[in-house]
Amino acid sequence: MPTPRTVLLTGAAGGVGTLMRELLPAYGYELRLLDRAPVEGAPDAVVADLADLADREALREAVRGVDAIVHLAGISLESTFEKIVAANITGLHHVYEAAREEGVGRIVFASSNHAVGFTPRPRGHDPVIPVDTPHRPDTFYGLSKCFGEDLAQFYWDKHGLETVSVRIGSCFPEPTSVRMLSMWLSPADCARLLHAALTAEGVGHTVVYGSSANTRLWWDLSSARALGYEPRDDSEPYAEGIIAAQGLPKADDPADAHIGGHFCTEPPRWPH
Ligand code: NAI
Ligand code: 15L
Repeated sequence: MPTPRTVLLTGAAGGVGTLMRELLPAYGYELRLLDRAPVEGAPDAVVADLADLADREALREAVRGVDAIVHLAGISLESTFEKIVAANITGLHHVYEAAREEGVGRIVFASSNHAVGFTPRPRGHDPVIPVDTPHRPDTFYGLSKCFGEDLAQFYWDKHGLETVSVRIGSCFPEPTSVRMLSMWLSPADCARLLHAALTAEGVGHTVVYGSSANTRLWWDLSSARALGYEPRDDSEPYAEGIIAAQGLPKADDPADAHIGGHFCTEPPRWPH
C-alpha cells in the first residue's frame, strides 16, 4: 500500500482525534476532519460542516477523494442501546458504504479493549491475551465494537475493502490508574500505530491491540508489530506514583478481575 496522502479523520473533535490532529501530519498526511462537534482551531478544515454519521450524503462527500479513513467518531463510553446503535452500528455502516461507493481502499477502525472486556486479566506467569481471543463485550458499547470488527471482516470478504481494527487500550496523554499501567497507549505510539495501519501491505482485515510497550502489558502486540508498529513508550515510569496514590487492586474486587475494569461491573449511569 503506497502511503496514503489524504486521510479522513472522523471524530476529530474528540480526545484521540485532537491528539492525532497534532501528530499525524508529521507523517506526511493531509488530514480532512469530520465531527458532529466543532473542531477547535480548525474550522476551515472540517468538511461537510459538522457532519453527523447519520447523514449519508455528507459522509459520502467527506470520503470523496481521500486515500484512507481513520474512523474514531462515535459513542466512546457506555450509553443507551439506542444511542449506541445509531452512532456505532448504523453510523459505522454508513462510513463503510460511503467508502465502498467512493472507492476508498482502507479504513483504520477504532475498536476497543471493551470488545473483549470480560476476558480475565492475566496473573503471574499467565500468557498474555492473544488477538484471536473470543469476543467478550462488557457493555453495549463493547458489543458495538464487536459488531464493528465483524462489519470490517465482511467488507473485506465481500468488497475487498481493507481494515485494521485497533482494539485501543487507554489512549490519553498519561496513564492515570493502575489498570492503565497495562492498557496505556501513549499519543505518540498511537500515531505510530495508525501510521503502520495506514501503510502496511495487504492487511485484509487485521485485528491488533493498541498499547504502548508497557512493562505490565496484558495483551499480545505481535499482530500490530507485524504491521510495522514499533512502540517506544512504557507506562512504567508512572507506576510508583500511581500505586502510591491509589494502591494496588484488591484480588477479590470484581472490577479488577477483567481487562474491561469498571465497565464490567458498574451499573448503567445514564437516565432511563
Ligand atoms: P471521544 O468521545 O472523545 O470522541 C468521539 C468523537 O466522535 C467526538 O468528538 C464526538 O463529537 C464524535 N461523534 C460522536 N458521535 C458522532 C456522530 N454520530 N457523528 C459524528 N461525530 C460523532 O472519544 P475518544 O476517546 O477520542 O475515542 C475515539 C475513538 O476511539 C472512539 O471510537 C472510541 O470508542 C475509541 N476508543 C478510545 C479509547 C481511548 O482510550 N480514548 C479506548 C478504546 C477505544
Ligand atoms: C474506551 O473504549 C473508552 O473509549 C475510553 O474512554 C476509555 O474508557 C478506555 O476504553 C479504557 O478502557 O480505558
